[in-house]
Amino acid sequence: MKKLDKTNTDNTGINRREVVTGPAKLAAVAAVATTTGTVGGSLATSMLTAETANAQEAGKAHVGPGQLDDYYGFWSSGQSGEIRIIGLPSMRELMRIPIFNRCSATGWGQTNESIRILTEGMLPETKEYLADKGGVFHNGDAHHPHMSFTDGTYDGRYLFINDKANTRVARIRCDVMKCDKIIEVPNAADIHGLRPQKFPRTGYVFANGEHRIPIPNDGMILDDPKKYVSIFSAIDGDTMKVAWQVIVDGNLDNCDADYQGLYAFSTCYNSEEGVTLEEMTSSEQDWAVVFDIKRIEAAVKAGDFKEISGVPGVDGRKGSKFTRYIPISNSPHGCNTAPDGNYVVINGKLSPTVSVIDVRKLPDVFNDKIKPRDCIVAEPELGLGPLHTAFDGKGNAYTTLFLDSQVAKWNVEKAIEAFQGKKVNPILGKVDVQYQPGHNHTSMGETKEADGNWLVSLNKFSKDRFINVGPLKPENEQLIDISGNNFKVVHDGPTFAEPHDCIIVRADVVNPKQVWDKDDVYWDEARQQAKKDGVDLFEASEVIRDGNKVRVYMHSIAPNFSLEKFTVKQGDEVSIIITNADDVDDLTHGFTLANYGVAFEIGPQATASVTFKADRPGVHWFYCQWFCHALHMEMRGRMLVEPRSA
Ligand code: CUK
Ligand code: CUA
Repeated sequence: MKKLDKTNTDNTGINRREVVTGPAKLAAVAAVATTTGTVGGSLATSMLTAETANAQEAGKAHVGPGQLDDYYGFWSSGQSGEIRIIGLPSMRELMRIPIFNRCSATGWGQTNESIRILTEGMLPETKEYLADKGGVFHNGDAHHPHMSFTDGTYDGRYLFINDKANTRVARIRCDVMKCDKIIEVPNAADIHGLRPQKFPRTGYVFANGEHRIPIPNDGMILDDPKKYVSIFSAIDGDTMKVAWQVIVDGNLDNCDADYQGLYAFSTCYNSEEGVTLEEMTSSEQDWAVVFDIKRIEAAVKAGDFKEISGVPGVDGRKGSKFTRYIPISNSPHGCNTAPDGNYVVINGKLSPTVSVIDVRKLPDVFNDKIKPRDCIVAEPELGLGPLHTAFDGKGNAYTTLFLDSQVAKWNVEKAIEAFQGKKVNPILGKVDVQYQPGHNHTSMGETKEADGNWLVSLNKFSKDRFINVGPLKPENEQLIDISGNNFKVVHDGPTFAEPHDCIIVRADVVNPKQVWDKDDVYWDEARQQAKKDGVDLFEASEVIRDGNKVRVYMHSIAPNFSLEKFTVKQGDEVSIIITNADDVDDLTHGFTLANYGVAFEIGPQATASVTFKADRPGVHWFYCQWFCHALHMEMRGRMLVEPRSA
């Protein structure tokens, strides 16, 4: 913790803003003091030039009213548990996709459709645990959003993201920008690193179980860390089932895949396998683990595995044929494959260096022709606290330096030459960011189509960059122009807690629908039930009683719900099934049932439903909470609940 405090200027009593603007002010004062009459004019001119230059740089990132962005940014949101869609270069927030959180606006976590998604991939023991707690988790910790790949580049099908808090992996359909699958990963503890396979396609989604636990984790082994393990999982991105798992040594942190479809990589800290901070950082060396996908697949196919909780598992601990452990300085963090497909950068975190793995040497490592460490071809010293690296597709890399509050630009080939003993400096420049960056990402930077236009630095602290909003501050995502020879911060973008990571995807790759397809599988259960009830969802205004279960079918056309009122009995289990019959771009309705805590969104041509117990007698108004029409306020009706005794 001492290390962090040193760079935290607030603790030194110096205001960072004063430090940044200080020298410029001093220079201006000096200029006035040492020159005569004409000075006022030349000072004004130079200030003007600086202002014009700033305006031009900012202009590049400026997207005027009504103009469209060039890129979709998909941002994780850390402990907020959702994904956010940001337009680039404007950095405008366009949309939020609830996933692991509960959303008041869309009803995520409350609608029958979302509850099915939140629960169907849940492990039995978690279901049991949540049975008397509402049945679903309401929190998540979403770190790593990544799009599915085909042939080394984004294919616009899906996004995947991890939940570190409750050991889950989710999939988002990019055609409607809604989450459609969530699975809880068995045997693992707390999914952190996550990357889709890049080649030939996704394929697998690789997921790191960060923390070490005993298997099974049923209380038989407790304070005996030597018996804990961590688990690397390959999830089939099409079926969202765990294809296989590998037991590894140490704690798994971040991961990435190659461009050849042969290997996956994970950074590992805590080779000491300790449980306290002191134990975890006592040794000088940790490692990056390389997984041989083909060998693991062959073993699984040949039945050469042990089933753990229904999943094929192989033992990839040290000495195994499935893995190799490459020694890296203490506590490496980020793991990033370069777009040329040849190199993987392992970021040092506690070491000022990054280590560059040459993927082409890995067959020799696995065949024991060379030592694991011999696949390292460069190890440039970049500065303090290297966390993550991004690429411009022109041979350059950009590494965040957490402790230095900088991004370092460096050339991979030059770093390799320097490692071979040549007198070259691989560092091409550094830019200050405000402050303490974690991940960074370049436009299309994790694909073979990296285009070197933009870099975003996701900074953990914003301190003095914005007007004060109280003790809890936003993060600061800074947009950096890296086109041509540029390397300049051009925009500050505050965000709420706490995007760890993002991807920047060319707009033409992402083609969501304007309205839902009325036959979408998303509400298939409601459709099947309506069929059984003889109800046409698009024409529905029926109340169907089935014992103490009541199904209320409505459709909506602005500004009306098809039922002005319906009556149920206190204690009935009521399902409201609403279809938005409007077929107009941007015409979303909502359903809020006052004082029942019920609210959800119904997109154009979509069906959405909710089930609750009508245990409050009386008159309860429902209304549309999504502004849809000049008579939106009038879009309402009544639920009449007859008291039990009546
Ligand atoms: S981690 Cu947060 S800064 Cu979860 Cu990708 Cu590195
Ligand atoms: Cu429908 Cu407001």
